[in-house]
Amino acid sequence: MPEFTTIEQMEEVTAKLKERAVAAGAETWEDRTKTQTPHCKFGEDGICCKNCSMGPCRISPKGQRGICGADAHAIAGRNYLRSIAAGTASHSDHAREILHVLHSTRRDGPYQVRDEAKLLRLAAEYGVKTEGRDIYDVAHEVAEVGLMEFGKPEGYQIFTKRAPKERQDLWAKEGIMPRAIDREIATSLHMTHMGNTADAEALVRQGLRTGLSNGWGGSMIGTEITDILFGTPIERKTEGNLGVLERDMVNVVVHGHDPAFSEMVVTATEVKELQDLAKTKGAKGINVVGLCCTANEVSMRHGVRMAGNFLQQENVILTGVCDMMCVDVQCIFPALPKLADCFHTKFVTSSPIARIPGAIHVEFEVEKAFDQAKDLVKMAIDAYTKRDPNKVFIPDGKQSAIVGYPCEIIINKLDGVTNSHIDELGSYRPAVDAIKAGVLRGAVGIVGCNNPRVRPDYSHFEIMKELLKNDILIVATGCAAQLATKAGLNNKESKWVCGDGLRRVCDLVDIPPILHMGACVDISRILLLVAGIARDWGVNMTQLPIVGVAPEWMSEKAVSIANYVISSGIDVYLGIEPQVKGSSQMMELITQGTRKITGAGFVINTDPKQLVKSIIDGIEAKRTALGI
Ligand code: SF4
Ligand code: MSK
Repeated sequence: MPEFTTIEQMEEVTAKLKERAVAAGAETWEDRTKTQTPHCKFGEDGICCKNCSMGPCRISPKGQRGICGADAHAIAGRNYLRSIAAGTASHSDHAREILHVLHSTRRDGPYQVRDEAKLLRLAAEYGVKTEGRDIYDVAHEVAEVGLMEFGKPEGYQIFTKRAPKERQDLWAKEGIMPRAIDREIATSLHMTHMGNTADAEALVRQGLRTGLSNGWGGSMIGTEITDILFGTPIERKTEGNLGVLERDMVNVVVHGHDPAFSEMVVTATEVKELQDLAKTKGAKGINVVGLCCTANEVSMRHGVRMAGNFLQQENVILTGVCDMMCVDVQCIFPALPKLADCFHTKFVTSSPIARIPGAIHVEFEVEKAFDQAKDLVKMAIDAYTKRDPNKVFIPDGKQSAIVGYPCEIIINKLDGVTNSHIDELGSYRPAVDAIKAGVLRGAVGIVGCNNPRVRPDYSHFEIMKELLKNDILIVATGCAAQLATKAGLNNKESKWVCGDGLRRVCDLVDIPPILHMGACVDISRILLLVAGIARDWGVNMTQLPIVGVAPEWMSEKAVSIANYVISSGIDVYLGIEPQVKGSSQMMELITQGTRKITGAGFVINTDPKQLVKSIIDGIEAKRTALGI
């Protein structure tokens, strides 16, 4: 039996690092959580509005309406839609940046096309001519078509055509087919401006459409273009948890989401001249590791090891061996520069989207990126010489993992078992057959962050173990996938935690029971996986015994993701309540109302044991409805 790293062991490490923080006079999220709790009830329930300067207004027994007359349902609905718009903007703007990088590619340039086959497939889908053309001309035109997806005046997201016909018809019928991404975001902000929509259902419907412009738009574009630029991931061995930091090496940590710059940083750490420079300073070499979704991106493409997930970002600096943390966008604590100041750590921001006081700002420029990255690595080497040995504490724990399971690899693995590769797209039939036969009961996508509202990572761990025991295959992205890595759940040995059926499938297909599919933007891969399974089964996406779970979500991106998953007909199980509780209408709409529109909705339970039971019950109910 493999030894998992338990939540208790992780907590012990965090407690030891916390002692280091106290000794260094540094504050961490634990301290700030104490000063922020109990949380403001109005904010928690979503019934505080500050959308105009007559307010802020809040709904209470004394005042059932804001000054303009907006009630709890209007206010909670508007706040909810604004979260979806912000989440959609974040994922999609990340995709837009990547498209600009694709537009800058050239054969002798800093960025090149790595997956030509994928580019040509996308060109065909986008209606871009390829015959007799230079691959870089094709890349530039593909980038231009992709960029138009953000602002085109007419028409819908091109990738919605990848969804089953039944979904496309439903989205058109329900008026939630997503138009240009920026348009959906702007419409959401416009609808929620003072004096506009006060009808909760209309706000929820726009939330579904805006979410769809992310899932079958921005996020999917981000994933495709990242694969074209940096290569479609393949199975790779890696390791995870704080033990990947090295005492005798220069440690460079990349953190955030957009891999454009971190790819250059990773490449720069491999330059012999810089490796030699590190050695002249007494280090054995340069060790690059990742945090959050940037870690997922570079891990799947280079095997870069993962230092941890969201709530581990401060712990990495507290080890006293983080010589440089280089961040791009999203999920970066503004607390980090101050914490870095308590150590020798250089903290570097690289994007105008995430400027943080106290950081060294080196703004990423495509043409200069490699030189910028090399300069940063030199700065990290210099910082290494300034480490304070008294502040060094690297926890031992790390686990091995296998990452890199985009749809292409999953299909190839299945094909290896049955030779069922029927067309260019491949087939999920072996997986369908295993589910029909009951060897697998179903599949669950576990995604999202960790969150101080609950015991961090505990829900992920408990839910994952219980699902595996019940023969339910897991695909994971984001910080959930990193918890699986830290805990030792996504390697091939961890099949011993599985039920007999899932263990047999893992053996036969030669996969771990948790398939790491990437960053949070890569939940678009999960959409395509579920759409592909529905196609090969000949049923609708809503009918499949497949659900999404976000046990510890925290970001606005998660609210957007949940809305495109629900719009795609897949139920979403949440362990953290959305901030709409102050409106009975909103609670009804997100748990039941959307079922009448898309066939799916939220199931919310803050108790992980009850949540996992409801997931299993939900999967079994879908099986019964299918007659299997
Ligand atoms: Fe108050 Fe209405 Fe202004 Fe919101 S929009 S702050 S509820 S007056
Ligand atoms: S990084 S959005 S904390 S998954 Fe994608 Fe993790 Fe959530 Fe950020």
